[in-house]
Amino acid sequence: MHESPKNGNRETARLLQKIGQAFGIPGPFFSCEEIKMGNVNRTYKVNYVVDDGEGTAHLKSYLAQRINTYAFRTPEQLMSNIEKVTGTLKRKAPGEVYLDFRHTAGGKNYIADETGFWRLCNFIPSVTFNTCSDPRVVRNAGKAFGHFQTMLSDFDASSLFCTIPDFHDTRVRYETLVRNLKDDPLGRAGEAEKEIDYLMSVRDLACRLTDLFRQGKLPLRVTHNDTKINNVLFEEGTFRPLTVIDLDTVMPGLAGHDFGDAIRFAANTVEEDCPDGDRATLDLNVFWAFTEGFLSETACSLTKNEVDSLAVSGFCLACELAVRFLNDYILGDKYFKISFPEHNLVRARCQIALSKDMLKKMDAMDALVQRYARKYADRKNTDEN
Ligand code: GN1
Ligand code: MG
Repeated sequence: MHESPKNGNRETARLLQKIGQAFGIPGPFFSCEEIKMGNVNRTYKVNYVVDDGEGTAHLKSYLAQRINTYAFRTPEQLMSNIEKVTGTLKRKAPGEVYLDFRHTAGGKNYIADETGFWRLCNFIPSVTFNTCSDPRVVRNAGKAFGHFQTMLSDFDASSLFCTIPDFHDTRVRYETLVRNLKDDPLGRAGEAEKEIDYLMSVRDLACRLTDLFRQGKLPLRVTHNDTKINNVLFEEGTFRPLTVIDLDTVMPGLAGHDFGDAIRFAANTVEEDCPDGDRATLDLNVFWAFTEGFLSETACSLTKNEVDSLAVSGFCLACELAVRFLNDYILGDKYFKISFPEHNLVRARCQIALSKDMLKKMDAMDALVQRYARKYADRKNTDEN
């Protein structure tokens, strides 16, 4: 969709123009287009005409996003987290590419009005991948998320608000599902009987990360918590990682949350909402490449228990997300954007098939994790947990 005052959705264009004005963007508005990115927020690329001072006009783009306030109940706090995190990244590595959120005349990095909760940042020319089996790219994605965690290793986690309570608490996610199944407000539970039975049968293993944390065996770190490979921007041509985006869920979390979420997305042989989701399996080559990239950045600071939790973390996160998709299906698709009525059920099935294949490949995954943890642990200086 390409929206400009001339062609297309005038109302959206007018709205985005107003948002741009409030953020003090210079130059005349030219056009806008929705970017199909993410399952929660709405994202638009907005283009402005800029005079280069020598008589030539060119386009300058920004990203405007409307935050889904059903998912994020305290968006002001979320924007406060983002300000702190991007500020730290910028201070620590001023030469790197980073997200730069604009402020209004009143000094806020958001606008909240009757049209929604908006923010606006720089548009970074780059390429992204929804699926990718090229080991160079996948290794770089692993490096990018590992680097992000390392950069924030001394960040004061207590200064961050919790943007979604119990986000990766798999036990709580399961408890919510059990409650919702009892209510079954739309009578949809019957459709998902097989899926529910499977998820219940693997509940303890799916909750392994959560349980290890509750038993005090895994340390809290500042983590990204939404590590889909399409949240890494790569430089065109070289595929060098430029930066990690989508910082809405940066909160205290576990190393396995970031590792596992990335694996269940990147190493899936089919897309997350493949209608034929039973075909989903784990690509061990992708797993291998991501693992090497991630551990090359983090092995020196991970504890032994954390390393040992990585192989199972993909399984935990796949099951957790299946539970979340099912929850949303049962409640009437209020959280994740859907394109057809059974979209969330289809997504859940796909995560379930993937998790089954992960069970078969658990030993191979762990062997790769241990190999690269050893290879990159030279600079290890933390206590063994
Ligand atoms: C959501 O919107 P997006 O695609 O960045 C979700 C993730 C899920 C993902 C599944 C805040 O992320 O947790 O893993 O969908 N983000 C939130 O595609 O719930
Ligand atoms: Mg996200």
